[in-house]
Amino acid sequence: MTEMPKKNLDVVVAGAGFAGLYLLHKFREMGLTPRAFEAGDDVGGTWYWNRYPGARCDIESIDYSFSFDPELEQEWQWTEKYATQPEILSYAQHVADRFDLRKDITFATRVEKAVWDEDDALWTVTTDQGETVTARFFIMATGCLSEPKDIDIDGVENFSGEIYRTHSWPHEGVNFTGKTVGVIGTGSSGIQSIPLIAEQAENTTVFQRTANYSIPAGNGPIAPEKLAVTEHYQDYRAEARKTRVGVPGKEAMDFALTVSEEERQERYEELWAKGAIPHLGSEFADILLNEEANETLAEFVRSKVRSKIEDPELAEILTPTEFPICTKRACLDTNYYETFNKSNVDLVDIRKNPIRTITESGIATQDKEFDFDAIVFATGFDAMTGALMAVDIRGRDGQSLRKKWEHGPLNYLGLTVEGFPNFFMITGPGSPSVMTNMVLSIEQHVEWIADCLGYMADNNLSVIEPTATAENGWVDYVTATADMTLFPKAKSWYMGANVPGKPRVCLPYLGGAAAYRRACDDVAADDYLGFRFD
Ligand code: N01
Repeated sequence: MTEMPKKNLDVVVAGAGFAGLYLLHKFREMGLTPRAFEAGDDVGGTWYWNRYPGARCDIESIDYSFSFDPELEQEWQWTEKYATQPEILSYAQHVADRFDLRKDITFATRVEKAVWDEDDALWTVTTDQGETVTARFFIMATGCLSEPKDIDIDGVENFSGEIYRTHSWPHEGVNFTGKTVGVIGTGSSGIQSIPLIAEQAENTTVFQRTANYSIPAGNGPIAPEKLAVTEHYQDYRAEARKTRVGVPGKEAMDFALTVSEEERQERYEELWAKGAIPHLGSEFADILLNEEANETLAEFVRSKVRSKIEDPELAEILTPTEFPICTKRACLDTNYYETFNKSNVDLVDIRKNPIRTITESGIATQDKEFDFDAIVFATGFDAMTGALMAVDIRGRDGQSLRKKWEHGPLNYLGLTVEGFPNFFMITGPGSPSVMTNMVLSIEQHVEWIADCLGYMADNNLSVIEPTATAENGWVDYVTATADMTLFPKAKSWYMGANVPGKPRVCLPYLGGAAAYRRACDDVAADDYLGFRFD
């Protein structure tokens, strides 16, 4: 049974996904008293909420797991190359049970407000259940893709049928048998769920605004050579930490534009056959830097897309052209394009024929009305900053994080914010997070924070806060790094461009996990350069 929260804690953690779980474990090991508040009824975060049909990770299961405990590594057996949502959720539950973490988590409870008290050097944290606790440290471990984007289409309240959203799918599942279904959104969530919805439904109509690049997952049992890495898992993890994406693999130093056309095509064919998203943009060093180089890969994927779709008109609509490949998250699919060859699946190009409104019986576009039993919204998230700004966080002198971030998320190392003492973010904006294997990046952040708290204890320091100079320098560096790439060319959630009114800044740090780890380690080794302590 969950114990009642203690009033005075060392650390309050918001969120009990992978980040929250490891934080609790780590702090307990250090002899601290942590408590997590979790909005869901159980652990798992992203993998607790996103239960839509076909939900899977796009990082291979062998890589998408904790490395901090060799016994945990060995006892857990993944069943497929890319794990399903239920399997990843079971893994998170296993971790919670194995380390007895649930007793420090208050479920079905959202953190609503956190206020820094200057005199006592404590955070006062209030939840939506009316509980108030105090703690020396406050950590947001609320995930990068957890706050849904508001539905920005008129008339939703008028629809008399069923409405589903991929990020908060009913736990009991949905049976679409015999139903006509409309799906809005063709990002990863749409692309994963559409084939399975279409398998069940009588008729499925997909509303596409921007065609996306998707490559086939080639899912199945884990390849024996990949399974074999678990025999030397720790060395394999050490390799992962040296890479940009947090997954071992080739990091090309040669350029798409300097190898022969034949070699280029061969290497793209290999990539396509492997179905490996993390390495798609790094097959050549110039793919994410040079438009012409990028176009070679984009055109390769386009030709594959066209070859999968029987109707040439449909193929043209589904073929992505609007942004450089990999500057929006590329998708990984199972039979996505093939689904549009079915006679009971339709595609509406809402770029040409925009949605006017949701009606009582369905969706009205500019020139047609569609009737549906159910509408599925796969319309994405207020990524990276949404969950952080959903909580009313008040730092020194009552200043609000929402106000401070009005024009973009100022931060130092993607971990801390000037004016907000003893406050940390896990995989926050300004850190590599979503550009990498998230579990690896979560571990790096948790371990860095734990070391920092250890340093403070050893040196009798009670308060840490970054300087404004360090914060400005880091933000400039993150922006300059992004500006060297093609990423600003896409209207992506990486750039904050998917949410109306959101500042246009590159949210993740694009220099890669290894360079970022070195920067964080250097800061720590230099007695936490860029921070001041009280
Ligand atoms: O969200 P998205 P997602 N009218 O923002 C459309 C991770 N993830 O939930 O592109 C009409 O990518 C929007 O159109 P457009 C992964 O990192 C991972 O799918 O803005 N359409 C787009 O097509 C991923 O990138 C996995 O023109 C509207 C779609 O909705 C991230 O989560 C699985 C609209 C939103 O796509 C987000 O993915 C799932 C409107 N008003 C998610 N508003 C895996 O591990 C939005 N759209 C594989």
